[in-house]
Amino acid sequence: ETEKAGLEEWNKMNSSVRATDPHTEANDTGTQSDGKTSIGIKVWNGTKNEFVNITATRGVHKVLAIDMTISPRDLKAIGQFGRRSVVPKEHEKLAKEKWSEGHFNVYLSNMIPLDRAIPDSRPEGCSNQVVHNNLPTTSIIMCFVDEVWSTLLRSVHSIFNRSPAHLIKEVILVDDFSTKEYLKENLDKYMTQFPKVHVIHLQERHGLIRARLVGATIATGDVLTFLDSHVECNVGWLEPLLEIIHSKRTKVACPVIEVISDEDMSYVGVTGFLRGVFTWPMNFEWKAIPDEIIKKYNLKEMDPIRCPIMAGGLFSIDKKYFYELGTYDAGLEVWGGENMELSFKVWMCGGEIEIIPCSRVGHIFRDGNPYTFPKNRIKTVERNLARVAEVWLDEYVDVFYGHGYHHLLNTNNIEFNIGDLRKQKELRKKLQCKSFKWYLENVYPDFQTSLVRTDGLLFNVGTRKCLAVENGTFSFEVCDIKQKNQHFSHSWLRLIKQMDMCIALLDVKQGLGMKPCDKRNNNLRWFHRSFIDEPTLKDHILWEISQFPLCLEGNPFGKILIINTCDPANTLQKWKFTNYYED
Ligand code: LR7
Ligand code: MN
Repeated sequence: ETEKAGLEEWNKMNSSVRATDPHTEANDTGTQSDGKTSIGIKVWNGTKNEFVNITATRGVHKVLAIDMTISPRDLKAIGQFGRRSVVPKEHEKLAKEKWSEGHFNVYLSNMIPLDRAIPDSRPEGCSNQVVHNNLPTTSIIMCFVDEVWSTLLRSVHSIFNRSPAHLIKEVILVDDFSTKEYLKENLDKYMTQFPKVHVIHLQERHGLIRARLVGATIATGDVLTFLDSHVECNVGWLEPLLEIIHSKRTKVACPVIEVISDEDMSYVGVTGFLRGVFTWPMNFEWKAIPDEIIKKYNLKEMDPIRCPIMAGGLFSIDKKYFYELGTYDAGLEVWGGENMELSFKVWMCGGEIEIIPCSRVGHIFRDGNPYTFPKNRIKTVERNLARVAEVWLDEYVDVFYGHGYHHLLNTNNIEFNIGDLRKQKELRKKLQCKSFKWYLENVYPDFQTSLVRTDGLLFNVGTRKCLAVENGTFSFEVCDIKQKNQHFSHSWLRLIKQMDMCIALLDVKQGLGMKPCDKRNNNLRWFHRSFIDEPTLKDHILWEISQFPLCLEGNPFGKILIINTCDPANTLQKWKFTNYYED
């Protein structure tokens, strides 16, 4: 009964809101002593499944968005309120078949209303926050390839249902050369009900990076807001993003990305102080802010979170600023790495990236791509990452290659061509961007990373002495950290270095010597510790290139260094550096 009464009341209110812009038509309920006007809005409380009255203040500020779906038409519909749904027994087979269409439960997505309500998962206080009257407008850009019909439409409906109309300049859908028929004329026809939607069909496959750039080119709003094509924007998601950019145009604002379950399509909120980071070799990860930082700065759930790396798909950026930064590297193909590129660029060239907890958007995390990669998937992504690494990582580029990508350095690797990077490097100079070291120290200080795997003295267990080299000649000496000629490091590219010279197997006759270091030369690479699968050879140094394990051996009464068949019992083959830095 109460549900019904609430619904009727809502419908009355909703009809006036739907037709007009909440910006100009709000229900003022009186002026307060501070001169601000308060507005009563009814908001559906998703967690308790009841309607609650909240009051927002309106003075020089504008109230947060009114949710058009707070009282959905069909309360009992499948998946309504973000509830989990179950595939009926008799349709399990069909649902299984449909999975591969989108790599999530497409069957259920097709059953769920396109304008379903979802729980308002914002932290307490967000609904009372006010934003400026004169927020910038935004163009929302959503590129897609072979997206599931119902999911794509639900994404678009959620934008219009939960954003103040006056803030949306347009929604640009960029079809990245989809193969599915329904994404052609049908989509255009469907979208005619939204005068603000523009659908653009690319005539060849460009990948998400260039597809987004096409959208940016035709966008006329002040701010660009990028979204994936399988999202549901939550209540009041847009205003806090625009508010941040309004406060500082060099800030890039990201919503909290919540989870639309790929299995049962339920809307699952996330909690905690998570931000995006990278780990080697440039993998994206979520990482909690260390507890001591939360305490030290007394961080509240509502506070924006500095984000070293954005997830990539969902963010707002001032349009002019995006162009000042040179947009994306348009040489990036299909998928991957562009979030690293933009994140490094923003932070190192004077901007900031923040996650805004009052802004929340659900995203379907999928176990595979519903589209094909024009070339090999792995090669495409590693090529993108290498482009980003070469331009932005400075001396840390070797740390990247050293984490499983040194095959990219092989000059015979004709298939792998990362392309021309001159423009990107020029841009970095022109923008006078800071160093990668600065980025690590200032933006991601809780990341422990070292330029080398090990360094210090190179101690030989059998001789109980340290290796030294003078004018290319080896000797064993009493260990002495003050002697520079006893210093060696083992780099991430597995070179054993002293200054610019590296330990090398010259040839079988001559044995070992020092050669100028060359990171492209595979013959200079040595296994030590973590690269060795065989635990009995843990402290050995193995020549990486040989087919069968060959070990570096101390030979104090002869050539000093030789290469020999590996023998776990031979202590002349055991070596220890002073310092080991782990990844
Ligand atoms: O060739 C393509 N052309 C496209 O238009 C490939 C993809 N796309 C579209 C696609 O339809 C989708 O709308 O681009 C969008 C992103 O592709 P997804 O959904 O397959 O990517 P993802 O969600 O697995 O990956 C994340 O990382 C990508 C790296 O390039 C992009 O930055 C995605 O936008 C990004 N998604 C998010 O940040 C959402 C949260 C995921 C996390 C963490
Ligand atoms: Mn996605």
